[in-house]
Amino acid sequence: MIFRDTIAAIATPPGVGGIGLIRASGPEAEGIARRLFRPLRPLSSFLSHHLYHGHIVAPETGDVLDEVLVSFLKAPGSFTGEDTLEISCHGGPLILRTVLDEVLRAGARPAERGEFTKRAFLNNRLDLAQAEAVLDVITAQTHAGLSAAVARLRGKLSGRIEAIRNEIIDLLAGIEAAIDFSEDDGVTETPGSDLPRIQAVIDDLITLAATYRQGRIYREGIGVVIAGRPNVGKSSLLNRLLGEKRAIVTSIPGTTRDFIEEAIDIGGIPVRLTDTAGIRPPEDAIEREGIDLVWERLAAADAVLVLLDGSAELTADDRELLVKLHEKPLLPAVNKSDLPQRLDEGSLREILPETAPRPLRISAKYGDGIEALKQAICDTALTTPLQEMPEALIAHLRHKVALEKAAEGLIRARDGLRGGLPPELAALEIREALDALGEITGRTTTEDVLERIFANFCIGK
Ligand SMILES: Nc1nc2c(ncn2[C@@H]2O[C@H](COP(=O)(O)OP(=O)(O)OP(=O)(O)O)[C@@H](O)[C@H]2O)c(=O)[nH]1
Ligand SMILES: [Mg+2]
Repeated sequence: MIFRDTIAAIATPPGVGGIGLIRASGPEAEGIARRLFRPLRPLSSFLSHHLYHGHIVAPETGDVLDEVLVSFLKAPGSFTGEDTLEISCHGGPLILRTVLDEVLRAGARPAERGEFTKRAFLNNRLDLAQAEAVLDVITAQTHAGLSAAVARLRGKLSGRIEAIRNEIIDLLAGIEAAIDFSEDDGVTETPGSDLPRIQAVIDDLITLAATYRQGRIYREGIGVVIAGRPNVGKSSLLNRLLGEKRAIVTSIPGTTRDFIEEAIDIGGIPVRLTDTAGIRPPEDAIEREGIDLVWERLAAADAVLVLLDGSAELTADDRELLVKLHEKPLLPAVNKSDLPQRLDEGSLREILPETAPRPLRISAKYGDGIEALKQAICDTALTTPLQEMPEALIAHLRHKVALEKAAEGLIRARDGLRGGLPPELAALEIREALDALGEITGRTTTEDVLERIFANFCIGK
């Protein structure tokens, strides 16, 4: 696709930095460079993929705006697939804004969010799943999330989708050939031999769709709320897991009033940990507000780490809290393992839901059992250990929906063929499955889907 306009934006984040990058893409890129750039050494023409040292000069006044390095990337050998100009300025907000204004005056218009990547997609430099992976790489919060995103950017997911598409195209060709044959012959023959192949593709689609839970967790992380009655050691545990003194710890019950949220990396998963006010009948209005907030946070939590005090017997407040949390994925932990133990584990197990893992003994104060607790948080979030993660991991709901739609189309075709549905009708279902898969890589995508995807990007990417 050839765009007539040239887009430009600051590609580096706002604020002060060593270097700030301005990027322009489109047919005017070279013209803009000629108008604004004064090389230190005479230059007859810009060679593609070379770096030039010089100044940006305002053409109207002749004022030198900044000393820069400039590179020009000739189409199609750039990220967008278009002629691209990159100007490395000094990294101050004012200088970048001033140079960008000159670039715009010299023939570009401001780029929209994600527009460089959108052009890369429309110019077939990337497919849509890869374009989405660009954002996943930028926003990755842990190494594991990053490596899954990089794999998608390198086309691991797209390759898998294309392989499945090719298999479906093959199946479709077989069925359509059978239709032609039956028309010539006057008999309707069901291509029964294709059924196991259709089933294999359905299985493949379902397996891939099932990676969504894991993929999403690596991309977005999970929210874990630490809850329990006052003084059991919730804030001590938050501090211990963070490795710093973030929350106030005292021996006075009711110390934490507001909730405290911090993100940490546990085994590659971005975990948002929330320390909350101890739950009990509130003693004043502030505590009441704090406890109301806890219930809000608990409702939204992916998992609840229920903390109990091992040096005391289970109290009515402990029991009430556990009963109220029955529906939530629970991770019970018994704190203060360094003190003489009074909590009876048998009675605790009786009130825990059957699905809850065995309570872990920890000491938030001294660190005992913390590694096992971290492992348990990972286990609650993941069903597959990190080492066994498949290379193609889907992380977007859009992909999951498309895979399921494709599987449903094939299931209808399979059942139809089994039940004597005319092959031409089965072929229609299979075509729908193909279209659904095409939505993932962007072979069949509408403008509003594109708009929604690229609206999540930043300007300059
Ligand atoms: N011996 C021992 N004391 C602990 C342990 N964890 C916490 N404590 C002590 O228990 C008291 C309460 O700890 P906090 O972390 O403030 O408890 P909390 O659950 O946040 O309490 P609230 O904010 O009041 O709900 C403090 O005196 C801590 O030093 C532990 O593992 N062993
Ligand atoms: Mg506290």
